[in-house]
Amino acid sequence: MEAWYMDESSEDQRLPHRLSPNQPVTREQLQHIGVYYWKLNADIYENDPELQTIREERGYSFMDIITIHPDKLPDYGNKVKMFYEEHLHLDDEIRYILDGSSYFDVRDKDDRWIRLAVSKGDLITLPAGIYHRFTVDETNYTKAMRLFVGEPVWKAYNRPADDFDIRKTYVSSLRSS
Ligand code: KMT
Repeated sequence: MEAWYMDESSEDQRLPHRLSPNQPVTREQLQHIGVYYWKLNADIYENDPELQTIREERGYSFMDIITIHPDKLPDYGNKVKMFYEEHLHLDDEIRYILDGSSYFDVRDKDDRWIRLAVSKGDLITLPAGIYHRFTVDETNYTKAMRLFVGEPVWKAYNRPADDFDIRKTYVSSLRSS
C-alpha cells in the first residue's frame, strides 16, 4: 500500500491527486492516526490461515464481499458519489482488497487529506470516528471483503459530526498518540 498527501485540485476524484513533488506518508504516520494495514495473499482468501488468524484475534466475525464496478454494483454512479462524501462511522472500517484497486482518503491531525492507494492483497483498518471517504480510481473496479466485529452497521455520518462521542474519543486519542 502506498500513501501520500493530496493536492487541493478539484479535478476528477479518481485521479491520484499527488502533490508535486510527491509527499509520501509512512506506515508510522498512519499508525499515529489509528490507520493500520497488512499485506495478504488474496489468491487464497477463501482458505487463508493468516486471514483466519487476524479475524480471530480481532473478532472480525462478519464478512461480505462487495464488487464496485459500473456493471456489478446497482446504482453505481450515486454510490460512488456517496462514498466520496466525507463521513465517519461509529465502528472501525475494515476492508480487504481482493481484486482491483481504489483509494481511501483519511484526514490527518491537521485536517489534511492523506490518500491511501489500496490494491489486491491490502487489508486496511480505519478507526471509528476518523473522517474519511472512498473512491474508485481510473480503473473503476475494486472487489473487497468488508469485515466487521459482530453485526455490521454501515451507517455513515457526514461531516460535520464533531458532537458524536466517538468523534470526541477519536480526537482525544490523537492528542495522546
Ligand atoms: C462500503 O461500505 O461499501 C465501502 O466502504 C465502500 C468501499 S469498499 C472497497
